[in-house]
Amino acid sequence: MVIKKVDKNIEKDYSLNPHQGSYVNLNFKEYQNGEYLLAVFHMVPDKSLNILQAACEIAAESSTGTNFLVQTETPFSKKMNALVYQFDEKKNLVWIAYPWRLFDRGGNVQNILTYIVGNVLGMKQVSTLRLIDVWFPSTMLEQYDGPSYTLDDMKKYLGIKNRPVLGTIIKPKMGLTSSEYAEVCYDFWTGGGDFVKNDEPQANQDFCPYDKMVKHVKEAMDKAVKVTGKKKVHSFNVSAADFDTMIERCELIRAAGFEPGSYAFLIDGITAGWMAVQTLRRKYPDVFIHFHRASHGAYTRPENPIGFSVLVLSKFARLAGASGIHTGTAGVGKMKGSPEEDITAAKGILKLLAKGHIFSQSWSKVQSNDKEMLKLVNEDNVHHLILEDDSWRGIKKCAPIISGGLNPTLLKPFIDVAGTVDFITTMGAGCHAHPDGTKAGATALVQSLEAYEKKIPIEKYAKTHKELARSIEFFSKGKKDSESA
Ligand code: CAP
Ligand code: MG
Repeated sequence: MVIKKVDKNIEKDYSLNPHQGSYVNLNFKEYQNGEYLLAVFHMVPDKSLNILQAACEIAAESSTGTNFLVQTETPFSKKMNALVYQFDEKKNLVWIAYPWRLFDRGGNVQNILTYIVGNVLGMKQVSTLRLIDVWFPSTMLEQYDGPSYTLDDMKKYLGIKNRPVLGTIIKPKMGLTSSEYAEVCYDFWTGGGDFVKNDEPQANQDFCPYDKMVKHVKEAMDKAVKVTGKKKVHSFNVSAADFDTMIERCELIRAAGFEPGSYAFLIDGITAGWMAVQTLRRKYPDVFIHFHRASHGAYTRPENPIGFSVLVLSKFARLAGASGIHTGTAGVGKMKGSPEEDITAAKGILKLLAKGHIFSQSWSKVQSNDKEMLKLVNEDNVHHLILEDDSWRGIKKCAPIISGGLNPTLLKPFIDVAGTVDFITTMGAGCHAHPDGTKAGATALVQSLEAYEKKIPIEKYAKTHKELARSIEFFSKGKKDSESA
């Protein structure tokens, strides 16, 4: 198949072999008819292929094909071929449409990822392949769970209105006994913090048995609620070797007497897997499902030639039903990330209508030809609320969880970059490295938020708030030391 493309009066021939030719249609007009998941890859072909040849090989391997045309294909199987429908050689971008009938019925996210970022990431025909954005048609959205218990529910439980949920991760990351762990929780909560999470490796270590950790956290929470008069939340890491053990941990937490809303289930969504994420979402629709993305860097670091964007990871987490996922600190904290990358991801999972790197994604389930209803839904975008009784309208919000090297001096800088306070922030060292300890660290975090809300520079606010003053002194010095090191 000869495909010619004229660019600045230069005609270029992208001749394809018959195998490649059945995975391309540059005149394809129906790609937004609701039958296709759309994907855009940043792709650099291996030297042996031109960009269109390589794109067709990727479309084949990520849908129905292999590296040769097979005798066994049928007229129907060809209808399931993914199609390259656009490409931009200068930008090394290729657009591929996937008939979503290909995917496992019943809302299985793991299956989609096995197709579109499965074997193709290992193919010799490309030297770069990064999935940078995806688009789900509303007809597809209604097949998937989306979040059930959301950040709105957590904020309602905590009695929080228009501000971030203030959280921490207990540090040291590992090594505390269960009672020591619970004491640090108590200190953070009585310092004014809302939310404590297990760190991503916390599980059933001999020095901190799971059942004892849960028991001591419950005691600490009860005491802290009594002392402060405020509701508190703890996010328990329920990742485990197998589903039975994961469920056992969930049931142990629920049997420990925590009131609904006071606990979340944290899952290491990449190392434990998407089946674990969706199992938790389906078994516990009344619990905040907290997706920790440890090891995502292997796919999402901006310098990786092979992988996918933070936006893609976050959009699939929302589709799978995570109530919240870590989306990065946009370069403000310790992890790699840019505003373009991390804030696009954060907004991409919060809003009902969100602009991605390439696509504008509507998370409404209302059919695209239902103009009246769509108008109503989109007009309501300003609230981006999908309330319980109208979840038929769309996929509920998924909360950005902002963490990684943050401290009270960085709260306002992050909010300024993000342009929203609709997130959970968790500061580990940012609280526990405070020279006067965790309680003061939590209070400093609360004071940095107060300063933000009162539009007072934290340096000025610190003059009458000693915990914040000590935090600024410590972390600003720390910053200078690390910069001069
Ligand atoms: C943060 C953290 C989180 C990272 C994960 C850590 O601790 O507990 O796991 O935020 O990164 O272990 O590093 P600190 P991300 O607050 O002490 O840095 O949120 O980017 O997925
Ligand atoms: Mg951690």
